[in-house]
Amino acid sequence: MSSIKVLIITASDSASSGKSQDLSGPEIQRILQHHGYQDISTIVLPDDGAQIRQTVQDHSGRGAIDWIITTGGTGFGVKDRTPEAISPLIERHASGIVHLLLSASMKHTPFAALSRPVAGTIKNTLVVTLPGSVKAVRENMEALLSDGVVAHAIDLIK
Ligand code: MTE
Ligand code: CU1
Repeated sequence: MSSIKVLIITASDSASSGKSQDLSGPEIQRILQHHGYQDISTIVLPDDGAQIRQTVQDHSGRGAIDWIITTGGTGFGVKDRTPEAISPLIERHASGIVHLLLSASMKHTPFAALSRPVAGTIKNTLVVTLPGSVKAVRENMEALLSDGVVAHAIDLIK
């Protein structure tokens, strides 16, 4: 895991303006570190589709970030724009990962149906979008990491 580069993007108007503290980005970081990931960077953006898209584009590709994880902006609120921002960049959609996230999440709450995750690859980068709450982040990261699903995915695209 030490050679895998991860970027965590928090999409939140309130966290980016300083009105609230970003708790979900640091929670993802903590979980990753617990699983042996060491090369982790973080960025907090507003719920702004153009900025999210540009940031993902800037960090994807060979030699760039191996795994981009976003948190927030996947829900039904009119300002939730993360999937729309990222979807056009995805070259190969990973509907299996979306299925994994939703099926694991639905065991915790039917409201998981209101998250609209996208996942896939942009060149050699895996991109996965998670919901915004700390609880949802924990449940989704558990699904991605517990059986080595993402580690195997990154092996295949590196
Ligand atoms: N997924 C899991 N695993 N656990 C949760 O508690 N909450 C849901 C959903 N997905 C939830 C979840 C709820 S209530 C909503 S409104 C959306 O995620 C919010 O997604 P967002 O924060 O990305 O907008
Ligand atoms: Cu909700």
